[in-house]
This record gives sequence, structure tokens and C-alpha cells, in this order.
Amino acid sequence: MIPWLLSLLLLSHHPALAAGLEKTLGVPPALLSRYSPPKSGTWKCLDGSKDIPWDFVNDDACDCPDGSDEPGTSACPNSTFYCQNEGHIGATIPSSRVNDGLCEPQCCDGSDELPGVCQNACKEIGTEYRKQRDAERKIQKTGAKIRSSYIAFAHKEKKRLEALVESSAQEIIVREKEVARLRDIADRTESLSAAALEHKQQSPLYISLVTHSYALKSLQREHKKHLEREKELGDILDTLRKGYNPNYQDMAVLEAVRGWEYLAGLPHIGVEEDAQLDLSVSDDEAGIPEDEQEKKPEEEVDEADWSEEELEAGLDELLNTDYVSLLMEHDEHVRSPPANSLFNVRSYLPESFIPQYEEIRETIISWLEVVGISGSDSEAPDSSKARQALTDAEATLNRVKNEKKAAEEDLSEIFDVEGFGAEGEWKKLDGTCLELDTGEYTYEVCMFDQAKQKPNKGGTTFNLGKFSSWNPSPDVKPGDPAYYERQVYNKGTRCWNGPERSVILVLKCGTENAIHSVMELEKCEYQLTGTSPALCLPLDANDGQREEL
Ligand SMILES: [Ca+2]
Ligand SMILES: [Ca+2]
Repeated sequence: MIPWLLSLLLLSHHPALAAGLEKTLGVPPALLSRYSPPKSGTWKCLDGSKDIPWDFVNDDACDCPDGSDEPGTSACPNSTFYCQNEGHIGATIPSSRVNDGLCEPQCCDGSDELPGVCQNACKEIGTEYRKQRDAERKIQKTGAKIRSSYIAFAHKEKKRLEALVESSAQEIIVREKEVARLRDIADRTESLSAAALEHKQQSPLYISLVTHSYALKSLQREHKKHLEREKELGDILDTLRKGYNPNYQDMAVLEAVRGWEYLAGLPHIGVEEDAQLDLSVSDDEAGIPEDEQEKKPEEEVDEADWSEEELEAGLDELLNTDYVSLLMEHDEHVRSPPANSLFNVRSYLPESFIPQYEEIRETIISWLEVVGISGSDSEAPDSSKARQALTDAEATLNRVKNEKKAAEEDLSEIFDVEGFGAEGEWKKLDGTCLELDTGEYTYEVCMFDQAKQKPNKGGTTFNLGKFSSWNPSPDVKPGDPAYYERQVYNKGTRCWNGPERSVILVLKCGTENAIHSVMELEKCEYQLTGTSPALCLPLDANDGQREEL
């Protein structure tokens, strides 16, 4: 057998091999039981295809089609070698790297080469590795505690939102009833008010008031006519006074002139002529005392009466009164004595009680009507107030509906693998902003919202994009740990002559939510790296032991 001869030749070169290789050299732990000496002396290839002498195992000649007879040599192509790396972690390398004269870094025990070729550094490497691993495990442990508090927050948030949805739904029912009721009132009030007004205008008080108004207007009109007549007459008498000839001694003319002078408070003209002529008609005869000629007697006026000036200034204003408004005001006034305050109870109630109050109020009023305490007219139709109340109620209803919708949306995202994670561990960080100051700029990422680049020395802040998705790589399934190690923010402000700005946030487990570095991978495409406790999965109790095997 030529290969056998060949290997014998090789063995002579390598004293260690001359003693024969360990049959279990390069065998991974899981297969060790298959490499024990058979009683029959023949060994079956692992794929069961062939029986070979036990001596052919690890004899540096490939005998099995699956290469299983040479776990510790490079004799069979496409097979693997396992280095135990005692003191560290075992590793598997391609068997082509066995006995190639190079020390494989994966095999710190140097078992891939003949003894003496490579140093066994597993103890130091293993110690260093464990130190580092312990530090990482410590971070993971601390981070996982924080992460579990995030999960607890999500559950609390879920309960809160569910309660909110529930209470909003209840409130919507009440508010919808309220809106329907107010709409009915508004509609009815509007149709009622025309008829009601007509009825009110039949009030004797109103009719009398309007009659008074007409009478006053007529008096004012007649008064103006008289004033004009008086002025014309005055003019005629003035002309007569200035133009008459006293020499004719016409007593009728003289009396008219002197009478006018007295009435209008004018001085008497032609006195000299009167004196010379020794007129038989003296001042006494005319009934006018000399000292009273210059002044007119003061008119006595009642206090409530209007003076001439008041009449001049105020009468028009008074006659311009809107009697319909006055009627409504009067109505309001009559309706508001303390005895009717029951109907204003609404204004003393906290807002939350109003819907319930409104419901029983109708009942109370109808009951009072039956008993005869309240009249159906107790609340006069006021269409604009009713319409306003309806508008307000509709606005409140819409607000509650929007609140409910928002709560439902939040709720659907909390435990969504593509939202805040299957355990809701990211919900707590919704809107949390992380910053990194690089000197020239401060980079800010508000989780699940927006990324920004803010210049530290003044200038424009750029929108680097809005949250778009978790790791979009097709190799990663939503819900996998790796899925949450990347967040994509895109559709930011467009770069001059370039694409829209975007950010990839690369995260790993850490005890803090923080950004540690920024790189501009491509023009206007930024990669931010950071840490978050939300990525720190709980330590698996078996993790450590498995690795040390
Ligand atoms: Ca062999
Ligand atoms: Ca090697």
C-alpha cells in the first residue's frame, strides 16, 4: 500500500508521529465516543460506508470517503480539525491547515502542528478572554435589569392605554348622546324661536311700548313743524318791528310790535317818539314792567322731565331703541329671579358631571312642570346659545375620539416585533433623544422620531431623517436580536448635489442609552454607533459552561 509506505516515510521524519498519533486527535467532543478501539479490530467510517482497520485512523492516509478516518491530519480534503484549546474555547479549522507549519490563531494550544512547533498560549488567552467576557457579562446583566424595567414599563403602558381606550369608549357614548340631545335642542330652538318671538310680541307691555314710541315720533314730527312756523312768524314780526312807521300811531301795529319784543326778549325801538307823542298807551297799560323787558321768566321743570337740551340730544337715541332686543332682555330679566335658580344649576357643576346632570335635568323639569312649579317657558328659546352649546359638545366629542384613536395606535405598536419589540422593550425609549458632540456638530437622534445635525457654532440645523425601520437587511428576521441592532432614519434634508440625508443607528447592549461615534459612510449617509440596555438580553445560565467546554 503506497500511501502506507509514504506515511511510513513521513513518520521517519517526525519522531512524534513515529510513536503514532492519538486516535482522538482533532475529534470534536460530540464525536469522541465514536473513536474508541473496536473489539473486532475493524472500525466503521462515520458515514457507515466502509470498514477499515483501527490502525488506519489518523495514519495520515485518507481511507474513508467522508474523511472521518483522519480527524487529526490533513490527509483527507474538505474535512475539519478540532483543536481542544484547553484553558480556552475549542475551535474547528479546515484540516488543510493541519501540519502546514503555520500556527493557527484559532488553535491556541498549537495542536494543529507537531509538538514543539507552536506554543500553547491557551492559558493566557483564556484568562484574558474570561476577563473580557466577565466584564461583558456584567454589562449585560446590568443592562438586562434595565431592559426588564423597560418591559415592565411597556406592560404598565399597555394597561394604561387599554384603560384609556375603555374610558374613552364610554365617554364617547355619553358625549354622542349629549351631541344628539343638543342638536335636537338647537334644531327645535331655532324653529321655536320665531313662533316664540311672535307670541312675546303680543305682550300688552310690548304693544304699549311700541305705541308710546309711535306717539313720541309723531309728537317729535309735529314739534318740528311748529318750530318752523314759529321761526317764520318771528321773521315776519321782525320785519314789521324794524319797518313800521310809529308816526301813524296805529295802535294795532304798535301793540303787535311791543308784544313781539317782549316775547322774543328784544329791546323796544321807537321809545323817543312814544315819549314825545305822550302816547296814551304806557308800559303799564301794555302790562310790561320796565325791568322785566330784558329777561324772560325761568320755566319750572320737574326733575324727571327732560330739559330742552336733553330732548334735542336724547330723543332720537331713545326712538332708535331696538324694541325686540329689549323684549328679549325683559324676558331674561323676568326669568331670572332667585326662585328659578334651579335652572342655572349647570353653572355650579364641575364639567365632568354635566352630562349626567343634563340627563336628569330634563326629567326634573318635566316633573316640576307636572307639579306646576316651572313653566315650559322657563328656558326661553335662544337659538344662538343652543347652537354654540352643540358646537362645543361636538368639539369635545371629536377630541375624545382622537384620544381613543391615538391610544389604540400606540397600543397596537407596543408588543409588535416591528414596532417596540415582542416584549415591548423599546416603548420606554420612544422619543428619548441621544446626543453626541463632535466639536463642530452635535448629532441628535430622538428614537423612533427624528435625527438631526446641529452646528455648534451657529448655522443651519439639518434634518437627517425620520425613523423608518429596524434593520432592513433581508438576512435578518423581524424579532431576531440582530434585527434590533440597527435603526434606519431616512428622508432627511436633501444634500446639495446629493441624496437625501439619512442615518443608520448601530446599537449594541450597554448599560446606557448613548451614541459613541459618528461616521459619514457615503455622502450624507451617516452611521452612528451607540448602546442601549434594550438590547441586553437576560444571561442564559448555561452560556458560560457551554463556552468553557
Ligand atoms: Ca487513514
Ligand atoms: Ca497550521
